[in-house]
Amino acid sequence: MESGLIHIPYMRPERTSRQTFDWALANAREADQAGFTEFMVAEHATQKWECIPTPELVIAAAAVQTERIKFAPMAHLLPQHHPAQLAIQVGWLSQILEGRYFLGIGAGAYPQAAELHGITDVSTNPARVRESLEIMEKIWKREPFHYEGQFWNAGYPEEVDDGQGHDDHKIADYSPWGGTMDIAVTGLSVNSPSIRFAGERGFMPVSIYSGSSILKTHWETYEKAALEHGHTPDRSRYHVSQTVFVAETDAEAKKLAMEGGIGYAFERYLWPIWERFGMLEGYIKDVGGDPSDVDLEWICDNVWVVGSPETVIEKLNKLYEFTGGWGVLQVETHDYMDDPAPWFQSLRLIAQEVAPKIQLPFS
Ligand code: FMN
Repeated sequence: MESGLIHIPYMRPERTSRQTFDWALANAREADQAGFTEFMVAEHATQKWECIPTPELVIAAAAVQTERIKFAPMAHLLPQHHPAQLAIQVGWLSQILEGRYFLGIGAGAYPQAAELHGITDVSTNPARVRESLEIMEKIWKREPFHYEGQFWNAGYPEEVDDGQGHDDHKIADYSPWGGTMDIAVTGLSVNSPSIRFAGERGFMPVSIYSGSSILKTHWETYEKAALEHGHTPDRSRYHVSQTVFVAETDAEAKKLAMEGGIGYAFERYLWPIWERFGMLEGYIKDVGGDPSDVDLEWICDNVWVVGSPETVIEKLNKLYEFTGGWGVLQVETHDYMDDPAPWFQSLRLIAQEVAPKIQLPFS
């Protein structure tokens, strides 16, 4: 299994923008040195706890402070951008990163962010994602077109050489580095339209782990759509994000998770959101529990993957057996800014002690 980070970043509301930015860069440097292969940065225009509105700024700064790790926005919310502007920005950033970039796309989770961008009917989001990507791909081809769509108009100008030997007609090339863009798509709901779209196009699927049966439906949806459209579904490209914390002993890991940034964010922010989105139901079903069982310790034992390296290997292997597994574990970052040492130690243990010992059952 490969290991990546997804930086959402679940900052305490009192953090300044500068603190948030610096914590993102510190995580990218640590992840790079620890051996993580990917660093994804979320995009949220309105959420106080998820306070990075422009992941590309973090990615550009972190890229020059790291050596190997790949970066992706996860996700650029296609309904909330003009596709021409995004195509150019993403293409240019991929060129700057010279192979250490891929594009994560999503529909957008929060209605406030949609409202900010003038979208009043979020049921149009899947159609907006498809139209946006169609325009972006046309722009990356660098051939003249004019497109009038349901949501946006765009085009690509013609490069007309006046034959005078000047260079003033030349159009800058902001197409993706290496000629193609590797694309990943987020998926959340049970019959995820996003995961189906990923399968249709042969893109990488990225799920948030919210119970084994939901994850199974994601893979089944992906596999079916991929096969129907002539793509080979490959579990090693499947990314799943989870809250993971590792320390030398189980007791230490549990204390640091519950009393540290993870517990703080779940108690004040994530637990209510997860309840609203029905994301705890899958976990409750998995252990045959009851909604009244749920408290922070229950969440620590059943939702997060917490413990010594041996315990976390055992827990992940069990989830792999149950679900068929995935190729990249995307560890969700949390705010351990006031005392980063245990968090960074956890990252090292995940990348160096845990990840190499998890194998895909069918690989
Ligand atoms: N929504 C956001 O508004 N911003 C994000 O940065 C973001 N990142 C996501 C990352 C992952 C791994 C997943 C699974 C979802 C993310 N989402 C984010 C939610 C998506 O925008 C979208 O609501 C979701 O993928 C819709 O899934 P569905 O088609 O399964 O209903």
